[in-house]
Amino acid sequence: MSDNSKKMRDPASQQALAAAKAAEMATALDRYEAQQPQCGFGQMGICCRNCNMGPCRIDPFGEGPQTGVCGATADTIVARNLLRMIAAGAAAHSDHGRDVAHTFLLMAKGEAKDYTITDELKLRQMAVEYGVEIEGKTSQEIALALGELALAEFGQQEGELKLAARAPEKRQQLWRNLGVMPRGIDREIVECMHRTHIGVDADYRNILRHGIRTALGDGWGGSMIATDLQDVMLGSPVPIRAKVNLGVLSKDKVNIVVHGHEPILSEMIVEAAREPEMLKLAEEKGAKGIQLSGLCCTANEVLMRQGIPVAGQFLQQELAIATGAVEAMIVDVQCLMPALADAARCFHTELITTSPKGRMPGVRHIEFDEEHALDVAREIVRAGIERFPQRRQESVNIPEHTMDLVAGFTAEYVFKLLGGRFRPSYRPLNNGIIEGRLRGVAGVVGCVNPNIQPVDSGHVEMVKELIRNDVLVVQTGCSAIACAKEGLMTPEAAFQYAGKGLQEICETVGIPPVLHVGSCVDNSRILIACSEMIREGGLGEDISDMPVAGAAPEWMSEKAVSIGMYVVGSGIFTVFGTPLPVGGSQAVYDYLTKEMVDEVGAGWAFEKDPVAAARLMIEHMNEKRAALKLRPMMYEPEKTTA
Ligand code: SF4
Ligand code: MSK
Repeated sequence: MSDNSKKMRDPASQQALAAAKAAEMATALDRYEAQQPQCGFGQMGICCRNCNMGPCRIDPFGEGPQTGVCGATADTIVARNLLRMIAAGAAAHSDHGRDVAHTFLLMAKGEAKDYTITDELKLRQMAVEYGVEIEGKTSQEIALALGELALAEFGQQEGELKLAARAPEKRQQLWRNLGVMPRGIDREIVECMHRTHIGVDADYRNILRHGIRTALGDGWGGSMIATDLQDVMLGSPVPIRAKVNLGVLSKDKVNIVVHGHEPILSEMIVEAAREPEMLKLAEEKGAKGIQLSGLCCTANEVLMRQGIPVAGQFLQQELAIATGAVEAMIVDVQCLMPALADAARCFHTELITTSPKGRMPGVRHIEFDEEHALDVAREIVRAGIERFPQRRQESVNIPEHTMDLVAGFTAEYVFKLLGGRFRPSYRPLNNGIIEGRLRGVAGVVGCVNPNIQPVDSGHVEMVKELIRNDVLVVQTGCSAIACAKEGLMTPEAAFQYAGKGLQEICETVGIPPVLHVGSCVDNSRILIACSEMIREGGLGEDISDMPVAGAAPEWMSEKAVSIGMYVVGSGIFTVFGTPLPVGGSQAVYDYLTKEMVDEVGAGWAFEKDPVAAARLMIEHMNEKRAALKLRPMMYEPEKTTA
């Protein structure tokens, strides 16, 4: 166990790691170790297999070849590889958005009868933004028009993405001048693949600028559409209390774990699992009920809207199975380890894939179908219940640990909350910053990664340092889960960890110092909040003027690269824990960390030490505060840990 405390930060995961070992079940941490040392060429981004004259690699020591067979230099190869990562990340988010838009349209046509319009106000607001005439129209008619327009943004060839108009005017103009305003969501992703094909774009700056454009199409397009249409259809989150960590699994109920990203199916599973008929079936099988919980971003989605407890983040997916208490794990797309199939075989767990895009050999597949969503969900829940009698009680090892959290903060809700019920506006937040009670706002997001151990520490240490320095932190994805497990998402955390200024605000409004704003696609909520802060006034004319910063201390996925690029491209200084794989090109590194500051008003930084990274963010906020001539901070923390 003590060894495990060096691997994973929270005690529940440490216990589950021991259980996995006892069951001779390998985990990602074991496989990570087996992969050492990892390929240096890959880490530096200097291998290329984009054509069959290769694979080629550049000698980083300058003694061997300095170009590929085609003549591509390290700069070209590194930039092209990064662009392909952005393309993949943007594609994942945007395909999620497309599926949501598709379901939304089916709902509007009356063909997806299990879905309804839940947030009428947001429907109308969005419709107006898209130029839909709403006077005298039914909600269904409005939804039909909106759904068609939203879906069309994916295949749009010319013009600008509609929701990019939410950005401050100055930012939009900057994007136009730089030639990075996204024209259509898919178009930019396709162009990434074209440009990086053998013999097309060899200019690293030109390649990277297209990376900005593609990523903006994700943040202000695919992801934003996903978030907003989900809110309209499934309901906009409001603050909700729940529990987190492996201890949410039940000893005597049927445990069904939903894992992946798209809430379209998991919302239906929540509904099905609450049906009396299902609860009766569970009892007949000897269980005391059904315990639903979530992993990764699916967890964040059903947490925010339904208060479903969170079993864990990305690196806890196998550990959930290792508790021996999971009857069924339901997966859809993204961040699902293929290793789950083997893990499930070590126990009685039934792993069920549901998306035609994400199947696993030898694993049961129950395909999701929007037109019969609830029926499919019932079949899945039933499959989980049927497994309960096979649970081997002697193999059950559920860690005791859980933690309380409050989640469900959105751009519309949270900052208005700061203004109170009678004066909903961003003014109090802006004033808090202007008066020096709050230093600024930081978005700490992204994955967990075995290359940062103990896992979760990158997030937790960074966030503690930020709130100690009166920085309000907003979080999504696995980062949010990591900090929730540490207790940072309870209102009481303000008194334990936050600086005095942030504490005062948290106390007045009754919020935690660290706000859970959702899943990875919900990073779009952070972009909207930043734009609203500019509109409110007093913090400059563009997002890049504000004392805000972003971070992904333990990033892992290509989606994180796309997110990082659209956040920086939107004018927000961003620190990643481990560097992007660009070490093989000084020119690319300089473009990302220096030239982008001139071009888009913000740059990237890489810093593995989470407290040092937090200090970089705090320094950046201090500089922005000075440039805006804001008042000095009311309180400074007693001493710094950096
Ligand atoms: Fe080598 Fe150029 Fe082909 Fe890449 S595109 S594999 S660098 S020849
Ligand atoms: S799930 S993308 S591990 S945050 Fe969004 Fe977590 Fe990263 Fe997947």
